[in-house]
Order: sequence, then C-alpha cells, then structure tokens
Amino acid sequence: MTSHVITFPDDFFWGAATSAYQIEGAWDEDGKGESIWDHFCHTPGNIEDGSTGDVACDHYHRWPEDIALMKELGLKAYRFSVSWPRILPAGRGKVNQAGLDFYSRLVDGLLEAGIEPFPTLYHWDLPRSLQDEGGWAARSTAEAFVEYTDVLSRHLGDRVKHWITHNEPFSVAFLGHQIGEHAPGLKDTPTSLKVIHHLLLSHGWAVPVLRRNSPGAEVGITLVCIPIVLASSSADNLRVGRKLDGQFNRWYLDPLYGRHYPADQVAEHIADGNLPAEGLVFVEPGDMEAIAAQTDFLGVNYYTTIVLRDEVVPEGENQPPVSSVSEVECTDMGWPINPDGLYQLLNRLHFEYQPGKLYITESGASYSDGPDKDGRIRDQRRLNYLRQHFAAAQRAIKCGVPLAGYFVWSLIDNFEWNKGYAQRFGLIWVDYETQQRILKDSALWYKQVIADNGLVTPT
Ligand code: IFM
Repeated sequence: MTSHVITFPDDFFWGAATSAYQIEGAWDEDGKGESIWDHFCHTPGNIEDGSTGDVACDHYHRWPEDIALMKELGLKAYRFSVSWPRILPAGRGKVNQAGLDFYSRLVDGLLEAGIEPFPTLYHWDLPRSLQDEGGWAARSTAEAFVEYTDVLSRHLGDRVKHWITHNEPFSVAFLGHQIGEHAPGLKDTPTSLKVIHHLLLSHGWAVPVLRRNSPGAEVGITLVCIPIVLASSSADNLRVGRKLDGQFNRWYLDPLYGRHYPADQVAEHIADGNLPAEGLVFVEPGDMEAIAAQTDFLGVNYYTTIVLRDEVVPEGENQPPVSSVSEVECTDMGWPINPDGLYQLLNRLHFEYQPGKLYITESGASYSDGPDKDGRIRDQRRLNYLRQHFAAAQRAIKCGVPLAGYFVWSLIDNFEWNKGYAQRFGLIWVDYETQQRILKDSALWYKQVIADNGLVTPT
C-alpha cells in the first residue's frame, strides 16, 4: 500500500472538546445550583454503573493542569461548555459571581496558552428549578436562556471570539424526552417536539444578544448529524431513509436555514398522534424568523452513520426500521465506523444549506484501552479512527467545503452520561482514583499532526 501526505489550511483550528457536567465535578461548590443531571444521577437506576458527575475529572480544581496538557499537545482551540447553574443557580435572577469568575479564569488561562476558547452555552445541564417549571417544554425556559446568555456574554464577550449556543438539540429531545435515557428522563414524543422548538427558539433569540455583547465574534450552533446510508434504492429503503433523515437531521437543519420544519415530517407526526391535526400549535408568529437568525458557522458532531439494507423491517411492525450491520467495525459504544460518511455529510451540508463556515465540533471514538505494564496507552484503534476521519475531512475541504476546524471528542476521558465512566473517549487517560492524567498514543500522534498541520495517510 502506498501513502501520501495531506495538509490543512494554515489557520485550521485543531482542537479538542469537553463539556461541563462531564468533567468539572464540584457539583455543589461555590454557590452552584443543582442541575437536571445532578438530580438524574443522584436518582438510583439511571446510570449504568451507578456513578455520578459529582467529582468527574475534577477539572473545576485542576483546570490549570488541563490547560498545560492542551498546550503540550499544541491545541489551537478548546471547546468547553459553561454550566448554566454555576452562573445562575436558579436559572434566572441572582447571578453567582464565583461561577463567572471560574470561566473568566479559564478563558484567560486558555488565551495565555495561545488556545482559542470555543464555549458552548448549553450542553445539557439545565438548572433544576427551570425543569420544575416545565423545562424546555416551557417557552419561559427559552426566555431564561436569553437572560443567561446575556449575563455570560457581557462578562466574557471581550475575550471570546467563537460562541456556540447549543450542543445537539437532537440528543436533548430524543435521549432526554423521547426514550428517557438522559435527564430529565421523559418518554413523551409530543413533549419532545415542543422541547426542540424552544431549544431552537432560544438559539435564535440568543444570537443577537451574543452579537451585541461580543462584537465581531463568530456565533453558531452545534448539531449532531447522523447520515442515513441506503445500501440499495428499493422503495422501502428510500421511504424509510427519508423518514429517518427527517427525524434526525432535517427537523433541525431546515428551520435553522429558513425552511421551516419539514412538511413531510409534520404530516407524519400528525398521523402518529404526536401533533394535533392543526399541526405545530406551539409555534408563535415570528418564531421561525427568529430561529433562522443568520449565523457564522454550523458546528457538526459526527460519530457514525445508519446503514439501511434491503431487509429493512417494514413500518408498523413496531421494530426499529434499521437492520444490523454486523460486518462493520464498531467502537466500544457499538457505533459503526464510517469515515466516508463524514465526507458525504460535509458535502451535503455545504451544498444543501450553505453555512458560511463549518467546524467539526465533536468527532472521536470510545475505546477502553488503558495503561500497559510500561505505563503506555497503545490506543491504536482511536488513532486509526482519527486518521481516517481527518483524511475524510481534508477530502471535503479539497472539494470546496469551508471547514475551518476539527475538535476531537474528547480531550480527556470523562463521564459518558447514562453509560457512566466505562466508556472512554479521551485522548488523555484519566485515573479516576488518583485523577492522574496520561497522554495516550493517539494524543502523541495528534500532537504531531497539529505540529505538521497534516498527516500521512494510506492511499
Ligand atoms: O459524550 C457525548 C457528548 O456529550 C455529546 N456528543 C456525543 C458524545 C459521545 O456520546
């Protein structure tokens, strides 16, 4: 096999990503309010290994060490999220200065290290008191989000140049409100449709606030996109593929890019009894225009694709309409690996929706490889995953896709939501007993990729 060197644009943001609840710990320190994830994890039976994010990676206390590790890797950018209940413990009203100070120090520390901060405002840890008032199913939560955005961006807006409003509204709606695996643990599709609308609305309302408080900054939103790959063009495949693409992707992309919610999906939801015959009754005048606020970039989280094969289960048989793809290699999450899916996705987003810029705000793989006897972590499978996905991203850039950065999920091993600590996505190993961090082989390789602004890939 031959190999060749591929390179990236000069100003490409090589980064890594985390989120507040997954790494910070200090769940009730310095005036922080309770979040829905604190509550969810403290309720027995919700997390597979019975763990919580109470301590997690103790990043709240160890952030200087973590920034030093980022610097050692040569990261150009770091994506993290801000814990809303650290800033506004009750969701709105009284501001917790200690929370603002924490993120202020973090941002200053990153800038001193030459690392561009990419904060996400909402990565799932809603203040619990807002959930008590209805959570994202209530329009008032979208209003509270704007207040939170204003407080935070007035404080950090002079230094932050890239803002992400939300992380993966799909996961909030689907995992948290349709199948109940994530906080707040609801199983109600009609509610989840309201939740999505209020998440998107709060994004749209937050955009002008960020522009006002952080002049010249880029503003965007992050979606998890799950391409549907059709193994044949049979009528069943096309119909089911279109439906899944509607549920996972178009329901979010279309309104954000001014196309309203997709009509075929609205009709399906009415037919399924998830919406009344009148349709989207929670949409008020002006909402769709607000949601379609002009943004500077689209953040894309990419992990896997869904492959539909011919033997797809017909609708109405009460089974998921997806056949298994056992011959495809999977990560420890059981997610099939498909680098070409990333290439196809980036092209699709560019040609169909034309965002000004794209960032891959998450992409990575869970593998449990730990230290060998010599202390080294030989996570060759993660390294292969990243190599293949970086190459796919570079092919997309060569096709004209305005991809401006790539954030590996995740900087360090962390709390993987309802799976607890068993799943490890980190470039850096965390020993949860001692909080020791060790760079895995993939991290050392990534360091070289960043230094070279490129890599060697098999042809
Ligand atoms: O850990 C999560 C992250 O919080 C959101 N995107 C997917 C990751 C892996 O499941």
